[in-house]
Amino acid sequence: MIENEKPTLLTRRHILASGVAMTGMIPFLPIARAAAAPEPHTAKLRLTADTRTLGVNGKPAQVFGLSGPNGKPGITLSPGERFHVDLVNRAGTSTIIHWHGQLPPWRQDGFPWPQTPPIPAGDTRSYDYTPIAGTYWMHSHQGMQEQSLMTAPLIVHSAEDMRADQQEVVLMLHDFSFHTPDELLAGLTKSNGSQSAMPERGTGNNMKMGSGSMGAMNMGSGMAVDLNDIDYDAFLANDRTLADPEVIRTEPGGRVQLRLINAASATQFWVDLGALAGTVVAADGHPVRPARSTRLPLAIAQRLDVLIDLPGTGPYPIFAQVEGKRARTGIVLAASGASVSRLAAEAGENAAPVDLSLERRLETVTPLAPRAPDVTHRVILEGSMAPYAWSLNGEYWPKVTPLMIATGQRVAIEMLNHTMMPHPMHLHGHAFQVVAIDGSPLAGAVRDTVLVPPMGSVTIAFDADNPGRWAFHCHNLYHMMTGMMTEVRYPGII
Ligand SMILES: [Cu+2]
Repeated sequence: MIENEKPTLLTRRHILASGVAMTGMIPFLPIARAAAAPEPHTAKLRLTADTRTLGVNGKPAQVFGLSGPNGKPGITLSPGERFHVDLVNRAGTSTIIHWHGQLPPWRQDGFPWPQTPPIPAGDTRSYDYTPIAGTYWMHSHQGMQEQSLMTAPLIVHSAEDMRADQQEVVLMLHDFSFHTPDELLAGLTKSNGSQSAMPERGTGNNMKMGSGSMGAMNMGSGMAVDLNDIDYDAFLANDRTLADPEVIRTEPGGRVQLRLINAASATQFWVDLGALAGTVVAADGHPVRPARSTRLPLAIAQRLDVLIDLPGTGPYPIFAQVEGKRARTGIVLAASGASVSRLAAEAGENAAPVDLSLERRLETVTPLAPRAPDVTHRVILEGSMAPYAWSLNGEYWPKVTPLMIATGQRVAIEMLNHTMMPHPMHLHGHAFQVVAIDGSPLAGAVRDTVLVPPMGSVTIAFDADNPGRWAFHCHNLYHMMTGMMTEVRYPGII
């Protein structure tokens, strides 16, 4: 037994430090932690794309879902385990699932290329590749199924994760509407080109769905930024709203590893740790040097790993507030027995636009080797709210000119945003380093999705090492659907 500790307060940290075997100690541990123990899979895993009924704002909604072998959302892999998965399509319609941020061979990337068409309803497709550790996610790349929650976490544990004495908490964010995605898109595009006078850039919030939208936000310099194309009915944290948030039981004084995933289709959040101080240790699954923060900007499709040392029993709400709005969602961390009172669904004031304040501070622990780019592609982000259409270099998917790269090249992509909307840009099949913001060099994070703010520029660099056809697009679903996507392509792919 450990000195100065009552048996009932024995924590796993103390147990590990003392070298006492864990066997029989499980009752002291929160359920979530016990469930996080490594479970090596020897067989192929089964992932099922399905439909389900979700209660939102007291009403039932028919949505998609992706459930893993244990029936829970998504897949969690043990250290060293392959991504060896049978994807079973029970969704009643064709689908294809993208393993966002993972680096598989291109035919396993889950993008509907002619060579890799969607999986028909009722069929199964197999995947087998070496995953990279960290916080990833999966989502449909078919139509707008992502908006109907065809998304799930994809967590790949490292050996270090297994050694660390911390409780893993996954927080996945969504935006939700009772309208169908087709209705939402039609609402944005219906007056396409029909207006006699085109609104100037930045004032095009006249086509927002519903009422009361805070779509345009004045930045104080006379520059009005467009945010939140769609007025959603709810924002979800692990499928729930603040009316009935998930309460995760934590250990008093314990350490939490918060895995934040912005799986929303068109919403960016500020994650507010409230009274807690967090330390960001990974961006999009890739380790960064520790960066302390309590308010974390999370662009669409991005992830952050945040370590939090809980000062006591809580409750500690973790809020995610929509940029430009008061609306928020969240979860609660609380020790067993700590009472959790009702949380207000809105913050006191509108959140600022998500920005690059954290991005500028992030520094990878695995930088690219110093080397000048062999090829630099410049990509202009263009478009407007009215007509509602978005493009890259003036081209609208699928009528695009591929950005050609070749194996062995150091590639740089310079993204210049000529619009008043932020664009979270995602490259498939490669992890890139953020190497410049607004022209200023940076030894930034290695990641797979980076925000390019209105009128701003971001340069990314990577080594071309994964031959194939790769999508490169804005991860705002409605921007992508109206054209904001291109292809990064290696020669000789058939
Ligand atoms: Cu965009």
